[in-house]
Amino acid sequence: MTTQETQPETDAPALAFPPGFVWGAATSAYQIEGATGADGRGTSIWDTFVRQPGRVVNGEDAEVAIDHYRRYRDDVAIMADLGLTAYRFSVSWPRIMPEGSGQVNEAGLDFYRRLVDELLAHGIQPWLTLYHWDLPQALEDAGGWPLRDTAARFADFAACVHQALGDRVRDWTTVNEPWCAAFLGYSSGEHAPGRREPAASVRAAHHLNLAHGLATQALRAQGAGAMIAGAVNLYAVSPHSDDPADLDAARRIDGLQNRFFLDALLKGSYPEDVLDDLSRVTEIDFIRDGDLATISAPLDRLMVNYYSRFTVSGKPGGAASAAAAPTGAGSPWPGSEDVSFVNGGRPVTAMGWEIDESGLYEVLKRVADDYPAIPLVVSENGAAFDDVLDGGAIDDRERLAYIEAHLRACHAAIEAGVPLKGYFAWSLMDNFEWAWGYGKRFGLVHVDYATQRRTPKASAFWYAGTIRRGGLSGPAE
Ligand code: IFM
Repeated sequence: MTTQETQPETDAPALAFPPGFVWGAATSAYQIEGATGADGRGTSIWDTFVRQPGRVVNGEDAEVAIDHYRRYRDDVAIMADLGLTAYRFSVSWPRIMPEGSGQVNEAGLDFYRRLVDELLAHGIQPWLTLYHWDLPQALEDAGGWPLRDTAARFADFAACVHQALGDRVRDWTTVNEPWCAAFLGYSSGEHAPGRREPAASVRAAHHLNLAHGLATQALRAQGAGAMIAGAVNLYAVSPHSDDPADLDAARRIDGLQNRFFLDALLKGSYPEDVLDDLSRVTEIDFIRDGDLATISAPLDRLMVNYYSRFTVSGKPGGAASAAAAPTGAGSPWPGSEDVSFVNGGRPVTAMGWEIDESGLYEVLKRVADDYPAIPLVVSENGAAFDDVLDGGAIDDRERLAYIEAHLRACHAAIEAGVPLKGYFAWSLMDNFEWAWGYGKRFGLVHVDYATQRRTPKASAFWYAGTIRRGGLSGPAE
C-alpha cells in the first residue's frame, strides 16, 4: 500500500488514544471466505437461503464472495500495511463441524490455524468470533435456534475450536449480534433461515443468549488465559416526541434491541417490562432455572457494534424510515410491530441508516453507567457508500468522515471515563452484505468482484495514519 495521506506521519495527534488501544478492522466468515464447497465444509443456513428466489438482491450468493479462503495471505499483508494491531474474524461452524455436531473436519480447522499463524507472524492479534450467523443447516433442520439443544451444540463447537486454537488465540467472542440472528432470522425472515415466526424468534433470542453463556463456560473450563466477550448491536433510541405513545415506543424498542441482551449478559436478568411485552407474542415458558446465571457468567469485555440511531413513534402513521429491508420481510420486533421508525432528518448512508455519532457516545456512556466495570470495545462501526473507482483510486470521503466522527465520539467517551479499549472498523474489505448482496460496500478496501483485485480506499490510508499517530489529528471539521 502506498502512502497517500495528506497529513505528515509524524504530527502528534491532537486527540491521542490511550497506550495499548486496540486498532482493528472486522469481517465475518460467510461474508468473505467463499469456497463454500471446499475441503469438506458442510452447508450453512445461508447457503440454503441464498438459493431461494427473492431472498437476496439480484439472487447473489457467497460461493466465491471475496475468495478470502484462498487469498488470506494477501489480505493479511493488507492488514499489516494498514498497521492494524488486531483483526476480528469469525469461524465458519459448518467448516469445522459439517453436520453441526459430532464429526470434526480437521481441514476446516487447518484453515483457521493458517490464518491465525499468518496474523501472528505479522504482529496482528487475532480476535476470533465463534458465531456470525452461519448455523449448520443440519441444526436448522433439527429446529434451529428456537430449539434449546442448539445452544448446547454451540458450546461443543466452541470447545472444539478453542482446543484447536486456544494456544494461539487469546481474544474470543461468542455470538455476534444475537438480536439479528434471532429477530431477522426467525421473525422478519430477512436473514437466514428466513422464518417468519415471532414466537419462535423470542425463543431463539433466549437460546442465543444461552449459547453465549454455555460457550463462555466451555472456554473457561479449558483453562485460564482466554479473554471472553459477547458482541451486541446497540442503538441509540429516541422517541419522536414527548407523546406517551412515542415514549412507550422508545421504551419497547430500547428494551428489545438493547436491554434484553445487556441485562441478560451483564445483570443476569431479563427486563420485566420487555418480558411483559413479549408475553403478548409467546408464553415465556422456555427460561429454565439457572439459565440466567449461565448467561451472565463474568466476561472480560463487552463488544459493542454501533451504526445508527432509531427515532421511533407509537402513533399510527409515523413516516417510515428509509432503512427498510431489501426484500419482502415481516417485522423484526415481536410484540412491537406497530412501532414506526421515523426519519430523524439526518444524513444517511447507502443503507438508509442515519449518521449520528452522538449516538455512539450515548450508547458507550450508557453501558458504562448502567453496567459498570465491564471493559468495552467497539467491535463494529462503519458505513456503506456508493464508491466510485476513479483512475484506480477511491476517494471515499463520506466513509472517512463517518469513521473520523465516530472515533471522536469514542475519544470523548474515554475522556468521560468510559473504559473503552479498542475500535474495529466494519469492514476491512467490501463483502457480501447479506440480503443486500454485493451492492452495499462497507470496506476500507475496495474489492473488484470480477477480478478480486483489492484497492485501499482513501479511508484506509487515513485510518492507517490515525493508527500510526495513535489518534486523531486536528479539530473536527
Ligand atoms: O455486515 C454486517 C455484519 O455482518 C454485522 N453487523 C452489521 C454489518 C453491516 O450491516
